[in-house]
Amino acid sequence: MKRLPLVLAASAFFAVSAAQAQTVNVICSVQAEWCNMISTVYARTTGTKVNMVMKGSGEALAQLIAEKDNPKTDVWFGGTGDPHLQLAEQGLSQEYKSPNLSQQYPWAQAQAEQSKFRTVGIYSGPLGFGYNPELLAKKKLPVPKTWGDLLKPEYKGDIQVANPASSGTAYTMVATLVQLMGEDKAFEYMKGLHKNISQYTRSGTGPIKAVARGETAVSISFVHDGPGEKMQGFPVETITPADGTGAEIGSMSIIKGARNMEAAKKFYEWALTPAAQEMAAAAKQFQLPSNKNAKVDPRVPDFKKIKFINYDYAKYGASAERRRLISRWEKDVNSLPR
Ligand code: S7P
Repeated sequence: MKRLPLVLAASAFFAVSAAQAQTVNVICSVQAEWCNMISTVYARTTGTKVNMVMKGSGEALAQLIAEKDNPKTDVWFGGTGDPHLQLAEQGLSQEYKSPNLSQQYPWAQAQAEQSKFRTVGIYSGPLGFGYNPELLAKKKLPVPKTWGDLLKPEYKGDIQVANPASSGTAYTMVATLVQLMGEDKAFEYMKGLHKNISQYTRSGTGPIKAVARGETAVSISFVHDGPGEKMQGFPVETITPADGTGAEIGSMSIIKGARNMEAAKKFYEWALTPAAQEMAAAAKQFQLPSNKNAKVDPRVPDFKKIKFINYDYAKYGASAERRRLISRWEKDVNSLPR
């Protein structure tokens, strides 16, 4: 008899907790260690259940389009900005003006404005080359310094990049080259590059991992993915092309019709804070955080030392332009023998 009130109190407590416990379904498009860290820390500190799946940007976009009539995802965290802009353009992400927006760098705010507040920049990172210095030395190959260098016959079979049809990273390369060289010259360039490519991988991070493990000498990759591989003891260095390069604006979107809209907004707000963004470096990921107050790890590439093109995110983030460039790449480049 005496125990009854306690039991009642306990069940009342659990009933309230269960009612209050929120769930958020997240597609995470950064590397696994970072995804796992934010999922664990957010769940522990807020009591929210985080269901997280990991997918590269291109694959995440395909999934979100496929589930548009019955969204199973609440937030899409990370991944290159172009597919986030395409999701926005198709009306599949939720308009949301974050109170934290003014704390973000202008490039992150511009991404939000451009999408009519349906996405926001959360990090940025330059495109460049990864290389394995040990393998280059063994093969007596120099470190490539420009886009032009990658066409040299001595690199035949020694370069990997992802397939732009499945990878936001590789699409960033196509868009960068088109802006740097003009479209026809860029396609001539990519035809030449094709002869030296050993493999077009599905995911954008595959090629630098292959470099690190000595499977290929050179990759076209985001250079912030290099230091994490190096920290695991692999021989890998990065360089950005001296003739100019582009950068991604890694982004985050809330999905239109999200089942857990309130939980989605809370997670989104948290992801824009300095504390959440500093977890990237703790998880060995070295993109530049979007929040101006987040600490910048010394291994983050120094943007001041890189020659950037004036990347037109609006033009190259548009669905029609992406479709057109990718189908031209399939027809003019990928169909050619190597
Ligand atoms: O976390 C590393 C990173 O390079 O991967 C993201 C992205 O998922 C790459 O997607 P793809 O496989 O479609 O290329 C980048 O946003 C990020 O910097």
